[in-house]
Amino acid sequence: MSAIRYELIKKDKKTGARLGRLYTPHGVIETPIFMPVGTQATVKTMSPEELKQMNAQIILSNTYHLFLRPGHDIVKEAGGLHHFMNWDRPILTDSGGFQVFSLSDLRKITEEGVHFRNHLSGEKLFISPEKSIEIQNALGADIIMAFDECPPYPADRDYVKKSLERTTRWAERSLKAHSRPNDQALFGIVQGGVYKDLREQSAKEITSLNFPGYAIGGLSVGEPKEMMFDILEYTTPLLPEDKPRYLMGVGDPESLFEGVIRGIDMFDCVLPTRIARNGTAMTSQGRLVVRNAKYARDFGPIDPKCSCYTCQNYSRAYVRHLLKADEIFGLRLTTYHNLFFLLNLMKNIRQAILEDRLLEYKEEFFAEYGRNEL
Ligand code: PRF
Ligand code: ZN
Repeated sequence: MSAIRYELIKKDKKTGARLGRLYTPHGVIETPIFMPVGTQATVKTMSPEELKQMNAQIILSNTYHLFLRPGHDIVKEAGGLHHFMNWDRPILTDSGGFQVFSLSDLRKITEEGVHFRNHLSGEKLFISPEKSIEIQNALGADIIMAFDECPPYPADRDYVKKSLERTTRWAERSLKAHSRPNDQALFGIVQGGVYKDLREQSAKEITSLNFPGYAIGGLSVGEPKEMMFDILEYTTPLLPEDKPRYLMGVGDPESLFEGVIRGIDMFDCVLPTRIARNGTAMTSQGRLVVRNAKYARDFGPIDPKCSCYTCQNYSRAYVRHLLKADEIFGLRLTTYHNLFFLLNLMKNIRQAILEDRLLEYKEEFFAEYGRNEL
């Protein structure tokens, strides 16, 4: 028995978009969905109550960070990640390979796994597929990820081929090491860089292992956006229709539309929370730099079309003041708004699929948002 079940509710007639439901041990997720990132067992500056209020259905956390601090043994002792952080809705944990490569020093990749230095203490550490799954089993998320390698862009074809073949062997080892298949769903990850034949090879190898869900990794790593969309268009149809599909680390509005249109069901990205903390809001009219001097006397809301807590109660001038004065509440208000904006965008996308007007909605959205904005 798999820990999750995907129900395909509706397929769009004009695009590859799908409307679905993902049943998990901690509740049902309406797809397509955006997952806020809570790297260190918290979505930066937000309480679980606030995340629920904005209708976050599932959040993502990271094996790499929680392994380094506080340690998966402590999280397990606390009763698992859900208990530890007081979040009773679904959680997905990423496997750590990607974070090792983006954050740690002196990493060395071998067939066995990845050697690296703790970016906090300098200590020498090692993560293998078995170790990643042991950590993720201890954390207890509803969805866990196979241990993979995400090659950089650009990378030559020979390297990407060797890398994806190792990722397949690591996927088999991840599956074997998984000790909680009945209450944690382990997803496989397709790699292959920007090479279509390698994406095909990876998709064939990974899907033959029969995971309950599949991710597309190795995109949004510096390649042009059109290239990402092209690879996505090629790769998604290689994945089984009766299982969820997750595009890792992607979440700007344009990519959300283009991903959904190509059949993606799940997304995650630090973008909304990260730009919020440097004073940028995503609005129906595009990005707005709240910190900008021109908003010093602007007593209207960040986004007049937004019904979030921030926009219902506070002005651009006030939020700008808080940010300029380094007040924590300013970070909380922009973070709340940005997450609400993206979650609401996904809700509108689901409604548009339901009503057979996804492409019309996309045109409407970008007529206002602007095409040059991210
Ligand atoms: N693999 C894993 N996590 C990821 C990625 C990947 O390729 C990406 C690439 N955009 C983001 N997060 N395991
Ligand atoms: Zn708002």
